[in-house]
Amino acid sequence: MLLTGFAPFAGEKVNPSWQAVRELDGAMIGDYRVIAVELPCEFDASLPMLWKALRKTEPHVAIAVGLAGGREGISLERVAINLIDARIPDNAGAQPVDVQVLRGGAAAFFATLPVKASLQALQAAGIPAHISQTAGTYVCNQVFYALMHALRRRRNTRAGFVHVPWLPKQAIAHGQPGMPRDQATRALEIIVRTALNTPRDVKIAGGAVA
Ligand code: PCA
Repeated sequence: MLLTGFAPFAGEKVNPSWQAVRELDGAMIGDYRVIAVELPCEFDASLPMLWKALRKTEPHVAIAVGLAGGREGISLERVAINLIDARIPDNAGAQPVDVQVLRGGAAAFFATLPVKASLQALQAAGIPAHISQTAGTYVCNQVFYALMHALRRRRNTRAGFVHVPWLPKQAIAHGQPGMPRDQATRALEIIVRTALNTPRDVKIAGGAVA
């Protein structure tokens, strides 16, 4: 299975998403070995690297992970949209505004992870989490959209996107919520296990923030 994280961006020294993901590189979850890949926080370079990783691993479960500074807890992203509207330049200095991720692609894709069952499992483990209906319009949403597009005909692959909050030190510096690295890693493991063990998502109301 494939897990991706992102390189640091916006002047930060580390990106909590890669810190959390890389801990699982090589680990067995169920019958599957985790391959962890760090994607650049660049609109142009991130997609070829994602596509290469998908070709190489042909994953059963594929989860891209990114930082959502300011959010509290784990965000289980539900919707990827075919829109880029970069608030700040990426690490290569590019700042595309109001363009499509993939020209002519569907307006949006839904994650195929069981997000509600994952929410329940995270809550049972005492990890703060919520369902999110927007992964933003920056590099994370681009990668999420391209991931779901690439796998759109692969019914047997569960895929989606998870945003993690700041690490505790960064959280203090920004005056915003944080989460310890090991808790974020544990959350990812729980989400992967839930994807492997849940053929149909549960229907429970609520649990969402925008
Ligand atoms: N977060 C940014 C891009 C990379 C990352 O970790 C985002 O939410 O788009």
